[in-house]
Amino acid sequence: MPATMSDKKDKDAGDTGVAVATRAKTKRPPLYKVMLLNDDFTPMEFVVHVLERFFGMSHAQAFELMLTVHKKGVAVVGVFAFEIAETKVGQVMDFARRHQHPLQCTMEKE
Ligand code: TYC
Repeated sequence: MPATMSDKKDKDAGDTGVAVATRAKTKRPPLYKVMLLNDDFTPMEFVVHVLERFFGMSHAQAFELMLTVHKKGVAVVGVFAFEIAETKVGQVMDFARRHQHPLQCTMEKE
């Protein structure tokens, strides 16, 4: 009797046991914390604007997080895949530089 794909018995025979034994170890991509650092010169309202503009925060959320950075020196503003984190850091650093503020934004593997 010829084996075909429509032969249920043969299909089962081909799969049984194999899926479990060879299940791929799907590693999630590493995540990166994007952090904002305090300084004595960048205006509070500028930091609030940065958090609204590049991190999608409401004014209230942004103000609260800005105050956290102001008081503690640093805070995580978001956690992203590498390329997204890199883009956010670049956007913030470029925006701060263009406005001649010393605001620093960094990223670190979680
Ligand atoms: N410390 C700044 C000030 O008093 C405000 C500030 C907050 C600066 C957060 C940077 O990431 C920062 N004007």
